[in-house]
Amino acid sequence: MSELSRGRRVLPAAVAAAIIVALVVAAVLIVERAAPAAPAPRSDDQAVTGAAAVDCAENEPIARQLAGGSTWTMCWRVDASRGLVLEDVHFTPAGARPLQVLAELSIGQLEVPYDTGVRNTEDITTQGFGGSHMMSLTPTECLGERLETYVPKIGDGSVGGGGARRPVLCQEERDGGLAYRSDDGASTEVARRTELRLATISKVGWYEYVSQYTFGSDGTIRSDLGATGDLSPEDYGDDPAYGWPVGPGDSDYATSHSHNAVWRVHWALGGPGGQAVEQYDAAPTGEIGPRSPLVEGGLTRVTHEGTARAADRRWWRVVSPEVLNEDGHPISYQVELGATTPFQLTQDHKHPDGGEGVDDGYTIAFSEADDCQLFATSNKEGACGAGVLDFVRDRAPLSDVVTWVAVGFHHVARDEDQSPMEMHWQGFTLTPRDLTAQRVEVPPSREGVNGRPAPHH
Ligand SMILES: [Cu+2]
Repeated sequence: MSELSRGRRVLPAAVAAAIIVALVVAAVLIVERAAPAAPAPRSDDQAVTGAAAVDCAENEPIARQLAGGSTWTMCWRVDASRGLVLEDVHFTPAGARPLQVLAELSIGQLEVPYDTGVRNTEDITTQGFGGSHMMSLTPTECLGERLETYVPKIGDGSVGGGGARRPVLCQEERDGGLAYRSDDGASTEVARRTELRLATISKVGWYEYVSQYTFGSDGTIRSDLGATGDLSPEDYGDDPAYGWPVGPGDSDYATSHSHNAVWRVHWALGGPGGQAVEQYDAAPTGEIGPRSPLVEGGLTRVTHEGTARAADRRWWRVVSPEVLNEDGHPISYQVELGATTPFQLTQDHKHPDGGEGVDDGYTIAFSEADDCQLFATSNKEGACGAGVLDFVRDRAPLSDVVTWVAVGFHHVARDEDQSPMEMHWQGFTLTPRDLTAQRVEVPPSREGVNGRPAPHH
């Protein structure tokens, strides 16, 4: 099983030299591994080995070793505005050292503009996902353990009483479907994936939102926002251009609207301040080879704050250039958007920015971390900017990276949305890229496969 080796990379001029140097440095440092992790925190009655030691301010750490031997460790708390906030997220691949991935993960805004133009809500900064909006869970909402924390009724609890310790976080280890199956002629390897899932429910008006984070045994992190509850009774009209008839015949046009979600992902990969951002693009050259079209791809370093839009075959990664895996490749996580309806936040419409490297309608934005820059729009601390476009305006160099990930869902109601409305989901995935030299939890028969496999049979 591969372990992560930390190397101070010498920056060479030529790419070939870089690879050679990196490989040598990685090889040398394998003998110089860090001391074993401090005693692991306990989760339930299960002792966790190899877990990172995290020190949580508010609640006991979450530390869960999944069936294949890999462990996720983190802190959690409920913020009045953002609801569930995860902090100090560490992943320990089976048999390897703990590795910090994220400093913090939460939603950064949820805007719901109605297509008629007469209504818009900013659910995170106006109402909030925490406080009295955060629902207590019953066994129907949560098949796993229901974890309690103190939830103030108003704000952070500094004004007024009425808060209570309530079961608001669902922690569940679950089956994630088929992880892999491979018959190489000599053996058949097959396994299922296991996942740690954390979720809370917040009721804002007629809608009820599930904030859900899923941590896979393969090192992936999935962020999802689910919406249920009911269509808002105030938002019906009679113009087919703005809605869909959900009553009998030609009646009761439920107004179409968007659920514009932006997550704030503060990275800690390779340690605080050790990150860089890269964008990958690939495009057909127009040339056709003997069997197939030529497609050229490569990485571009995103050195400064800014915004970017989705495009065909495009993805981004947050990389820690100085921390190498056993293959000598810098460790990174890829941001995968999946299905999304592109949007421009309403506040960004009203105060367009323009400027080099800043696009009002972004699918991802990169900013240098600042604890007062918490909300994608209507950021409460006016002094450090009103929202993402403000945060990135000065184009500061990136090293302590926050990614703002925008995933939209345009909701055209259907008869089946009443009542209650079936859950609909939007989200994104953070996928490890070269965190380890081979897959996490490699089966023994495949331990020798690293690079082009030797032909057999
Ligand atoms: Cu909706």
